[in-house]
Amino acid sequence: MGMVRKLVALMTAGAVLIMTAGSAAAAQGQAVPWQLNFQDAFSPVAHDQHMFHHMLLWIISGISLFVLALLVFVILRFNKRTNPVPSKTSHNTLIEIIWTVVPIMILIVIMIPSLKLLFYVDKIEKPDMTIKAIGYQWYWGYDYVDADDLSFEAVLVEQGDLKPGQPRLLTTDNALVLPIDTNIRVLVTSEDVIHSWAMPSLGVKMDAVPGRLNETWLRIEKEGMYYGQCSELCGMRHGFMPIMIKAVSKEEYKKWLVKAKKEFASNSSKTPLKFAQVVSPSVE
Ligand SMILES: [Cu+2]
Repeated sequence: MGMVRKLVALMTAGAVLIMTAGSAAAAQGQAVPWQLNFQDAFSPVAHDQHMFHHMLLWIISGISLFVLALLVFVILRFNKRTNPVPSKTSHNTLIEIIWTVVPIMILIVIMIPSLKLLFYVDKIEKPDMTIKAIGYQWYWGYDYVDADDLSFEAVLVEQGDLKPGQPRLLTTDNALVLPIDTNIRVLVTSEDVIHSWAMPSLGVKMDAVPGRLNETWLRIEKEGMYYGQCSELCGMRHGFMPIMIKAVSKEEYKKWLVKAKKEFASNSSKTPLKFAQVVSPSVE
């Protein structure tokens, strides 16, 4: 009995450790060393994804423990020593109905929030603004569709050029500046191969497919920096096309728009960077 109690205590401690690790390692918008659990959520979709994940974790843990208990019971109760003469039973209608119906019910319980979340992520009815992320080998381009077609590219800052505080392999020369508390429709596409625009803390992972316009949305809850990466193997520098979002207040965003329109005015002709410009810096 003492051993069982010790085991339970150990498992509880483990579970508590795992559940608190995520929040203990709170760094906004990026992963931290030794992190367990997700990055903290900063958009409604990310919150719901976390809730759904936690719900699934309870269900699958319960199922695993139940199956483990059954196995242990069978091993102890029906081994050759304790049960020398095996029963010849081969059917039991009641139990067969139970083990068919119960899993169906569990799947339905999972399906309802799952589909709800899928439709929630799919689109926002009344977006306040739209941005378009375009994948290139190997950097991202951004169009501010309803801001006079403001557009620019965001290219990785190489390790040697990082300023203090800028995370390695996540920093780009131009940040995607977005306002907080705003429903932002995100359109994602690609100009060459399949990329994926992924922002873990905002709950977005959307494939960028050439010739297709995928849609999702986000609503950033807090000012600050958020980082993501291309999440579809897209070639040699797949690991070197990060996404860097700077979330600012609505007023600050308006000011930035005025400035950015001037700064990136020459971009309107839409000349993507030359291959050589992107490839040449050395890869560590
Ligand atoms: Cu890519």
